[in-house]
Amino acid sequence: MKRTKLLKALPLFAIMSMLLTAQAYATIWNINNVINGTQEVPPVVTGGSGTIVGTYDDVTNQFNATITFSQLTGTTSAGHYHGPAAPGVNASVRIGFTNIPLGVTGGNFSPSFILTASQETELLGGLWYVNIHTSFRPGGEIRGQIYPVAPKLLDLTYLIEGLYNGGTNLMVADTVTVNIRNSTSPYALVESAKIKLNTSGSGILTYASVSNATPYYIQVLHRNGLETWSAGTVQFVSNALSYEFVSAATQAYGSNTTLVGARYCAYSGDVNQDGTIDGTDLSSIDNDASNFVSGYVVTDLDGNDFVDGSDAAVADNNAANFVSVAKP
Ligand SMILES: [Ca+2]
Ligand SMILES: [Ca+2]
Ligand SMILES: [Ca+2]
Repeated sequence: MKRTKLLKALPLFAIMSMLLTAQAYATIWNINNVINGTQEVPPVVTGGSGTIVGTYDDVTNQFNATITFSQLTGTTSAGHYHGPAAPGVNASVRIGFTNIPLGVTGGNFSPSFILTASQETELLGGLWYVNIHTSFRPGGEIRGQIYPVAPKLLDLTYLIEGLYNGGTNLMVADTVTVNIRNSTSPYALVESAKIKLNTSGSGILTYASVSNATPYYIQVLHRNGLETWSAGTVQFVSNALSYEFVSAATQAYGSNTTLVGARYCAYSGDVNQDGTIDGTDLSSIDNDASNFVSGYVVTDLDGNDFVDGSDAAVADNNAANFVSVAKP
C-alpha cells in the first residue's frame, strides 16, 4: 500500500519540480506602445490617442496592461485585443475588455488576462493590437500594435580585491551597480541595474531599455571598489551578453584591475567613490577602525563587517601605487 502511494507521488513531485524550474526561467516581456488613428485600417483622422504599457510573463502567461486614452472624437463603445494581424491588416477579436470605461472620450483601465499558448505565440510575434471603438468610428477610432520586448540579460563575472580570497577562489558576496553606457562621449547612462554577485563573482542583471546589436560600455560600481569599465564596447545579441573581468587584465579598460591569486579583481579602497584611492579614503578607514565601527559599511574592505587594520592595509597599498580610475 505504502509502495503504491510512493510511486503515485513521484510523478507529481517530478512535475512540480519541473514547474518550479520553469518558473525560474520566466521572461517578463515589456510592452510600451502608442495607440492612434493612423494605425486603423483604413486610417482614421482623429485627435484621439493613447498608450498601452504592460508586461507579459511567458511562464504564467499573465498579460497585464494599463491602457490610457484621451481626446477621442466619439465616446467609447467597446475595446478589444485583436489578432493575429500585422500592422495594416485587420483581424477578429481575440479578447474583449470588460473594464473599459464606456461613453467617455478619455480614461484608463487595466485589463489582465491569462493567454492560451497560441495567443501567446501571436502576442510575442507582434501580431496583436488594441482597438478602441467609439460612436464616431464603430469599427475603431484608435488602434495600437503591441510589440512585447524581451529584457536584456547581462551575465557578469566581476571580483573585488578586498572581498576576494585567491586561495579559496571565493569572494564575499556583495552588491554592485552595473551601468550600461553609450559608446561615444560623454558615454551617457542608458540604464542602471543592481545585483548581489555570488561567491564566484557572478550574477545576471536584467535591463529593459537597452538594445541588441548596439555598442555599449559596461561600468561597474561597488561601495568601496574602484569603478571599472569594460575594455571596449560590447553588444547584446539575441537579448543576451556575457562579460567577465577576471580572466585577464585586458578585460578591463586600461587593464585597470589587480591580480589576486589567479584572478583579476577590481581595486578596493575608493571609500568616497571619487575615482582615486588615496589618503582621504585611508583616513576614513583609520577613523572607523579606531572607533571599532562594524556592520555593512563602506570602510569595510574585506567584507567581514568590521573595520580594522586589515581593511586599511588593502587601501594603503593601492594609495601608495596612486591607483585611480581608467575610463574612456
Ligand atoms: Ca508560455
Ligand atoms: Ca577615493
Ligand atoms: Ca574588515
